[in-house]
Amino acid sequence: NTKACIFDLDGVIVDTVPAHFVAWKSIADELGVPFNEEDNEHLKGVSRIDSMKKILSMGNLTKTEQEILELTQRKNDIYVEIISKMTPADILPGVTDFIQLLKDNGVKIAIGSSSKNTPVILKCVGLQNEFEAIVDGNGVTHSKPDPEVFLKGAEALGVAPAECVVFEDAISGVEAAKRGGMKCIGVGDPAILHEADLVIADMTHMTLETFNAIANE
Ligand code: B16
Ligand code: MG
Repeated sequence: NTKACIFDLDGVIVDTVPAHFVAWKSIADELGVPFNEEDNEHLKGVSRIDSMKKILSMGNLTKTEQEILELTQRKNDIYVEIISKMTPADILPGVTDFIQLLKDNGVKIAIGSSSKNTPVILKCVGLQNEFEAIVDGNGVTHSKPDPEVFLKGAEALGVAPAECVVFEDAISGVEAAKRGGMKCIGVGDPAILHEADLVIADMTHMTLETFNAIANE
């Protein structure tokens, strides 16, 4: 029986996807690399440094490690400037109610995010004390699609991977959950997240019945 739920952060709990896009777009423009929302799909869930390397390879550009660090630092400065203005109003629809429903029914909850900004974001939206475990970009060596972040989340909650359901908005994140031996509910477009066990448009569509149906499949 499913005992735990691991939530991705960006794009599942909070609407930070546009802020990541704006920040990457500004760096890509500066480098002369064409970059649109579809390209951005492939950066979701991917670590900052790996995202930077993907943009460089899209433009067939070679940079030194030092230049790459400077570019990612500037991307992050633009991003943090935007997200530091977030408030509880930026929590995505249905999230707060669903988290409460899980808690009321004894399901353990954790965050599994690639973002090193996780602590800042959770504090801005007032969710810093809601999760039993938080595993983020500061605590993993391999970014999604590697399952490390979710396996560490399950371990921190004291449950087996097969007892976890992961909520993800990214192709890389769905792959990470499946590779980790977990169930995965995609949040977003079913055409993009087709590897998930179920895809919902947003968290307002989640009921305990739907959750249990996937969890106990
Ligand atoms: P940062 P998630 C991911 O967060 C984002 O989807 C991805 O766009 C970002 O590059 C990555 O975190 C690293 O974020 O630059 O803040 O460390 O979706 O796994 O919660
Ligand atoms: Mg995400």
